[in-house]
Amino acid sequence: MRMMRAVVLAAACGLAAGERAAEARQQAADAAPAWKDPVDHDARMAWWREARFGMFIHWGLYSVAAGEWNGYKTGGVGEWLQRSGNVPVHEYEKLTREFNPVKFDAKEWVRIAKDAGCRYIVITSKHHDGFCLFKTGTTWYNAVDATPWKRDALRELADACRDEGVKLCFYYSIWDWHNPDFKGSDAGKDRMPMYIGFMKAQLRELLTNYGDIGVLWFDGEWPDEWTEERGRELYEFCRGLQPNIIINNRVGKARDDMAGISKYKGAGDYDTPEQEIPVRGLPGVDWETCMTMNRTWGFKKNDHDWKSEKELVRMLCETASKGGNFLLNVGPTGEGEIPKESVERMAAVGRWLRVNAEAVYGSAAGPFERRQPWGTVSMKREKDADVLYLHVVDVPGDSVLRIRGLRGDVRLATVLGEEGVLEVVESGEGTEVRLPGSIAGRMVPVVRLVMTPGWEVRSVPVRQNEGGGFVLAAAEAELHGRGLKLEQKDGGVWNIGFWTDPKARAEWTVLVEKPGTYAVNVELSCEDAEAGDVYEVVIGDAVLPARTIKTGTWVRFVEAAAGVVTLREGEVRVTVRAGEGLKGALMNVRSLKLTPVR
Ligand code: FHN
Repeated sequence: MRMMRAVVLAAACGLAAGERAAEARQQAADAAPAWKDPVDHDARMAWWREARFGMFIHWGLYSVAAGEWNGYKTGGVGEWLQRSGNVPVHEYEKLTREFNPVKFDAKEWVRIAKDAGCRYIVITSKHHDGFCLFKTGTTWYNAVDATPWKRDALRELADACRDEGVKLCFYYSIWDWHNPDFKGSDAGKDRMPMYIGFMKAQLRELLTNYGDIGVLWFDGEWPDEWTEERGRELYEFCRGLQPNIIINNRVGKARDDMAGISKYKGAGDYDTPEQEIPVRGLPGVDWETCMTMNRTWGFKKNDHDWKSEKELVRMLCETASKGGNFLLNVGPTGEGEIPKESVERMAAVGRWLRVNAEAVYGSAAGPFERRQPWGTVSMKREKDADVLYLHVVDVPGDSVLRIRGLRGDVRLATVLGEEGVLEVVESGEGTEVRLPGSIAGRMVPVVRLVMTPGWEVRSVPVRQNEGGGFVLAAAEAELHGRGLKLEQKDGGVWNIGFWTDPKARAEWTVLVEKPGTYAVNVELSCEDAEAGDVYEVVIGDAVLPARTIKTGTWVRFVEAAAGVVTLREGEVRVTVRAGEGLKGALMNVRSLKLTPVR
């Protein structure tokens, strides 16, 4: 018994110590320096919130290798070639002899960005490999001293950005595979204080020699040697050099692994979800999704998996509809050219923005809890009216835009870029707008609704269809949880995917007007290797446990029975969630069907 008590006491002490450590961490995170106050924050973020769209550039020695080493294609992203290709540092350094980007033209890069509608550019001043695109007195390992090219890329970009009125921002990796003082480079002993001095000297050069810098985009903060405390100190150091600069959340340790979303309020001015658009946005914080156009940040000659122009426009709209910024990446070649596939896609986004700019720049998150079946909504609050921007990704077959839940007076309805006023009617479920034939063939047309103050959004339950059943579509689900999102696997049909968060759930509300017994079926897909996990369909207070079944691939959907439920009259909440012990990805869901049992 004494032992048991000792164990319990020890555990309690352990718990107390853990709580004390967490408390100390939070106190450190809360002890914000004087000038990190909300007023200062809003003032600095103003241009960034207006900008909404930037171009990310990953360029360096890895661009010369282009995803191949000694004739072998390396896996993963191009800028990690030194690691993914197991290339010894002294071998990788030899790429400096080949770095001679004779086709580099800073003015052309900035023109491409500006033509695309990007208001800022974030370029890798130094990635994890430690190679610097700028002249630095801290190391020979830079484009001016170590290569036949002998030019300072950031100097030329700074001049071009200034001339074109595009904000220049620097990506800077804390992790450095070339500097032996960073323990992460297998130096074997902790010389981090030396490395931090080196890093500060480089940051001083970056924040002194190239004019006003919009954002310091830190990265590579995850090695254990870096801490939140060191991040806060570095944040203050950089703000001391340029008080108006914006710094992302990867300067400290708040980022929740690759998601880029902060686990707690730490150093940094905005969150940085990567390769994903948070399913419900990040209410109350500034955030920016960074996204590749294919699958790699740094150039890989064999990566041809390009996202379509429409998908990129759709992502820009979805990000704006949730109140975030979109940082779209290009990976220039070793010769200094942005790949033509990237240039074409950037130009297409630019053409779209030239017509629909007001739906994105300076916009705020739209008023709807979930995506509308046809697309997303951003908005602006003007002095005597609110303006809703309806991004029509999928034009309804009958050309009637049903805005579920919207109630209120529509003072004016138009299509951006077109003359004419649209017909608007109130419907049982909200507001309907008849789309003009002229939008046929347009990529993501935007409907502009000027709303008289007093409008509102009501939740709209799914009603029974003619057969007395319910079809709960993925596109109308309220999604909760990390990573969970809608995707269009095959053509136009949306499904819920990326269901890896054990706490994630999809929800609908139904209005039962005909009580009775209903069979519950889930239209799901599950790759064979991942099948077998338990999920639950919760309808009111009934819980139906079921197991996912093998359907072969993620794109092959089948209707699987989940059970039978008796429904009384009235509104009922329907939830799909993972059961205990989720291993990998649960399943993809296209719809949930409730069919009356005769
Ligand atoms: O490891 C890097 C990666 O190479 C790339 O730079 C991305 C871009 O956000 N950031 C890190 C992974 O989160």
